[in-house]
Amino acid sequence: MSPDRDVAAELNAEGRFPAGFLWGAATSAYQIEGSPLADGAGVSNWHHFTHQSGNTKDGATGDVACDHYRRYRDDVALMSDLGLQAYRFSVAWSRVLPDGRGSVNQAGVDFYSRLVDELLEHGIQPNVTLFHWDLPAALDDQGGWLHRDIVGWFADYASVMFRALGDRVPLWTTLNEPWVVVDAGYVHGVHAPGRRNAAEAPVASHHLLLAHGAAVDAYRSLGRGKIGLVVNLEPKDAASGSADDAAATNRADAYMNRFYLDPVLLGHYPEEMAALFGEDWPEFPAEDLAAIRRTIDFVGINYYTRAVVRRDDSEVPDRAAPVRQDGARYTEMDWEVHPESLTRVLRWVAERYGSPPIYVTENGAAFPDPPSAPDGTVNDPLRVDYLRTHLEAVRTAIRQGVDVRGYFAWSLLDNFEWAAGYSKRFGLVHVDFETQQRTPKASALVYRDLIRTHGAGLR
Ligand code: IFM
Repeated sequence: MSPDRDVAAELNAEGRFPAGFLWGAATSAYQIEGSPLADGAGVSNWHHFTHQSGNTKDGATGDVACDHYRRYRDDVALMSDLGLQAYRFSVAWSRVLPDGRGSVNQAGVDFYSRLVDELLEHGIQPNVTLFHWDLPAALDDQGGWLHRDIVGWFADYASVMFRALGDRVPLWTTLNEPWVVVDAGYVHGVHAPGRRNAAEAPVASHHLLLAHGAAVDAYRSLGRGKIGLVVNLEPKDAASGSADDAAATNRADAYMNRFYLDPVLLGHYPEEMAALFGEDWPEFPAEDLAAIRRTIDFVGINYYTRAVVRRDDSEVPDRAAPVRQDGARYTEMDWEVHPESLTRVLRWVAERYGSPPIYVTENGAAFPDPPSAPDGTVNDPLRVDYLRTHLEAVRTAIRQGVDVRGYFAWSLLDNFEWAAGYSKRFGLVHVDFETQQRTPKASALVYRDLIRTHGAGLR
């Protein structure tokens, strides 16, 4: 791994993180902005989805969320107080192109332009994601990710953003977690657009990947920073030594971990795909695979947990189900806390894909935080522990030669957690959704100190 770099030598004497390691936090548009239809914005598929009953816990919507659209200046000041060096956010496609294509809504572009300026004035590096799940409803009505023309629609939208912000934004991401878009949105119907048809997964995935490639092409002629793809990865472990569970583990790994990275970085889909989808897996043309395999500048990894799995034929499409581990700690999402697997997944990406530069673009946990104490503090020891142990896991990977360039905590703020509404709090900063008051939790203060000291005090 990284044979051309002596990373160990870059760690300073106290074994802290390499110089230049970027410390940030992440959010996404629909989860925090609110005001989804303000200033000429179009309707997104998530707006549509949350306004249909039964799709989210307690009927929650992103209508107000963290009201960040109106409070972004205060939020940037908060980031600055916490010492963040970088901020990862996403653009709502429907603010910029209300119909998804065609005429540009300048007011929408201007919002992101003002946000970028505000960040830069505070010395915070903007890291922009073009697609973090909210698709213009007008495009969904035409088939969304099932319509091949979305490849061009996405590249056109990306080009609008590259032209508008490319001079000031050094880091770009095409797509956030395409696996979730497809598995939750097209296979299980628990996210927008709420479809439940596993046969659509190969088509939607392929178009997402082609759209990614087309946006990278556009960036090469319009941009001068770095562009990559963000995937969510989860190491899979077999629940038993049986051949059935081993096969299920391999299927789950192919479906979640290799489905997107293999075509982008190796130029082919995992061989397991044909067996997973049977006759629904088309023969994709070689030209498409060439268009997907574009050089990217980094891989973004969102890591939350590992999964121990067993064979379960009722699960689609990988016929693998998670098995709860006795004695392990779980977050409110029912995700096992397993920092060792972060080191493992970082090493795996380096070994399998030829040591690309990596950013940990999301990592964090929802826990049942106590209410603020009378002195206004929010004590979240479980999140503090999660943060510290996962940063230690990142540092271990760096020591082992993995080229990890930065870490973005998920999330800056408690926010709208999709189908779970406001019931899961991932923030370093507590948000009172009645008053919109922000209160940095103990974890935010710990993170601030870790940033300031470049990781001193980790074990
Ligand atoms: O909130 C989400 C985010 O939008 C994408 N990655 C996982 C987070 C926690 O579920």
